[in-house]
Amino acid sequence: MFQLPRRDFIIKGSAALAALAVFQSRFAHAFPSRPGETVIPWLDQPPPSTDPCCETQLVWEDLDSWVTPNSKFFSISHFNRPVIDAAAWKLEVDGLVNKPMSLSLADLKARPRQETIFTVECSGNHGFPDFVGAIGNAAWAGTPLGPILEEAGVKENGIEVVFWGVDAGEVEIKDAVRDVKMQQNFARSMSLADAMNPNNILCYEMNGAALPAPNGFPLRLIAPGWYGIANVKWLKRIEVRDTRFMSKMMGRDYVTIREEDHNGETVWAETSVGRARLKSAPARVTRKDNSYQITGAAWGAPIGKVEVKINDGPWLEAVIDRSEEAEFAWKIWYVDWQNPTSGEHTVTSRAIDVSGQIQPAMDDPWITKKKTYWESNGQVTRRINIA
Ligand SMILES: Nc1nc2c(c(=O)[nH]1)N[C@H]1C(S)=C(S)[C@@H](COP(=O)(O)O)O[C@H]1N2
Ligand SMILES: [Mo]
Repeated sequence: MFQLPRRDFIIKGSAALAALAVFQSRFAHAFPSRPGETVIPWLDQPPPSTDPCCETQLVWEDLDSWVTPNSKFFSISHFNRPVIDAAAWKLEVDGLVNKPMSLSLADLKARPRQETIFTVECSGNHGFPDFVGAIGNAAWAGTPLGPILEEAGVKENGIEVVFWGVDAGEVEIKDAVRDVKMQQNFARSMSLADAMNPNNILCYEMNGAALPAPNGFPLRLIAPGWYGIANVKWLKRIEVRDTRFMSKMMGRDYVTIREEDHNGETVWAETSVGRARLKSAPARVTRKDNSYQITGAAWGAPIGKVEVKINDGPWLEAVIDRSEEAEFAWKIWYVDWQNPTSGEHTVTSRAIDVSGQIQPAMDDPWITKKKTYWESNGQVTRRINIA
């Protein structure tokens, strides 16, 4: 019998298809909802985005399944949205390798299969008032990246692995010392050590279906535990280099600027967005007869507990739904809201990781001294009216 996974799991061979059928029907609807409950809409729900960069954002109050269906999964594109003919497409593996490779989709599918359930969040999520739904949880399947790099044989001086997308666009860089326009591909890199992490997969399947075009068909990197930007879609080339790599998506955009204190002196740290950060958000408030419940999600680090605050009240511990769990997937939590008075209220959540770190409040220096919108993992507060 197929064992429901408690963590990331690996299925090999033809059992995979049957397992996925079980997987989809069961996991899509796993969620702590109560029959007959109604959702009370938030007062601060932003209107749907009309920007073609950012499609199908999550409407938090609609969240009703642990796994986000493909049709409801957000997608982000910085350049064009390529439509790729898989029959003509190949993945090149080259640069500082002993044996460059050229792999068709069939070649990749013939390799060992690995699956991971991973919540992808855009690091810009909650960085703007109208950008709060760039997150989703899916079951991704593909083949591990590490063995491909091993097979290609990274040369002694290879330290950086660059993931090149098919998408491209014109980029202008203008400042005191640079004035250049160039056609730039979407590209992101990782150190060789990070790229070799056994969790990374070259992914061709999402929730049991072929990877949808908006999410990177025919192939994307899935790097569990990293912010969305690292998960390069529409992959065409993996290149090993001998220097750090500074594309727009590594060194100009997706750079966090923080004011830090060093022995009483202010220093300005600029870091490239990388691994995900501890975070949570309230998803929705439901009512059944006179019983109110708040449901939400927590992700970005191993979650120890989640707490919820109504208005300026005490932190209440939420119950984490243990019916479905995976190491890199969000945890769904809920808490009863006893006898709310009628009128307007705020609902705030905070996640606490297994080492005791607390998701920062919005007035925590960690957030207030951050001068860019990336990595906005401060506590999320929503407004609601109780009749
Ligand atoms: N090739 C390519 N990969 C990309 C992007 C892109 O524009 N082009 N956007 C990135 C960003 S910013 C995010 S948040 C994630 C989102 O993944 P999704 O579109 O499948 O939700 O994809 C990443 N991978
Ligand atoms: Mo993103």
